[in-house]
Amino acid sequence: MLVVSSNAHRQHNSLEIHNGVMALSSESPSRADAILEAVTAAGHGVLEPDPVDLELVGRVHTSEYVEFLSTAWTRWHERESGPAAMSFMWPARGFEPKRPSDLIGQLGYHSFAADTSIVPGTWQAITSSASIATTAADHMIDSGLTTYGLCRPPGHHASADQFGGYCYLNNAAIAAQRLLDRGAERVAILDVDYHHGNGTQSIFYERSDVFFVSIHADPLEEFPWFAGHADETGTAAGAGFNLNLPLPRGTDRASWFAALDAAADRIERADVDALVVSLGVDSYVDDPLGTFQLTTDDFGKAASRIAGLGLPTVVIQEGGYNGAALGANVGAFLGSL
Ligand code: OKP
Ligand code: ZN
Repeated sequence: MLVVSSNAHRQHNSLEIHNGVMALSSESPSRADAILEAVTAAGHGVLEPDPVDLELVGRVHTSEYVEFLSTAWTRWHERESGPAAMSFMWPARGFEPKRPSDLIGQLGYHSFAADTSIVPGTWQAITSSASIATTAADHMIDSGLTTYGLCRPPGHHASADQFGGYCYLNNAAIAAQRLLDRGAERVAILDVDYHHGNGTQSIFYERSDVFFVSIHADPLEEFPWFAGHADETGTAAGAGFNLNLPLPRGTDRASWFAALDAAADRIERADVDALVVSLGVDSYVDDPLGTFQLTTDDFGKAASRIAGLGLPTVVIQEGGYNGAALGANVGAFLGSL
């Protein structure tokens, strides 16, 4: 299988508040390095991405958000002294927030979590990550072959105008939009990351051309806390085109695969032309951020079930934080797809 990958991600080495102190992010450059090493060793071909099309990015994100991301580090560096730009305040309940004019207020307006900060190479890395997603989508259309985008940073928590959960530009949403722009009438996004893809859900919540399906830890018990419940099914034209399958912390393999069967069943009946998989391997039994019990072999089994859908498929990398197992887990998935 072809792997789209770039070294540009290394410029993004960000910080997060962890246990009350600033620390290096769990979402580290070594993650993508470990995956690349494993897929190369497995004999998959590697392709560099074409530059990102900002017009396409602008079909998923607001123009003020993209403009903000492209200038935030420079604006921060001109005036502040800290090593990472991040917010310490978010809008409280009760009022629709106005977008502040100052950088500090805009950081709060355009983000939702203190696990995500902007550092000098963030813009270069996130546009590279989005370019990997679009190049993977294009390659899949042009070749007819399943294609894997080794995206880093991940994207599924990023909404049209907010970053958080280590995500800035929503790579899976951008890939799906690309498939639609190139002729697909409806696309399914299957998100198997341990965490709910709140950003992807919100981007397509009112649309019927993207069917979003997510298997994840129950947000009553887990990040991103405020989205991912089973009763979130879409609104307006999107009613019925959002399916959340939340599972309790500690979910075992049998229950996870039952959810995958339910997801696959609904995708089969949704009349879609293509599939984007948001592949987070933090559902692994030994993931430091997850509590599910999937083994390395299970990622291969999941891939076989997904391949059984028979849909043209683009796989986009999301989370997965066990550095020693990351390559094997992604490798098992791609090897069975
Ligand atoms: C991103 B993706 C605190 C951790 C807070 C939450 C996890 C973000 C997961 N140290 N970050 O869905 O894998
Ligand atoms: Zn995750």
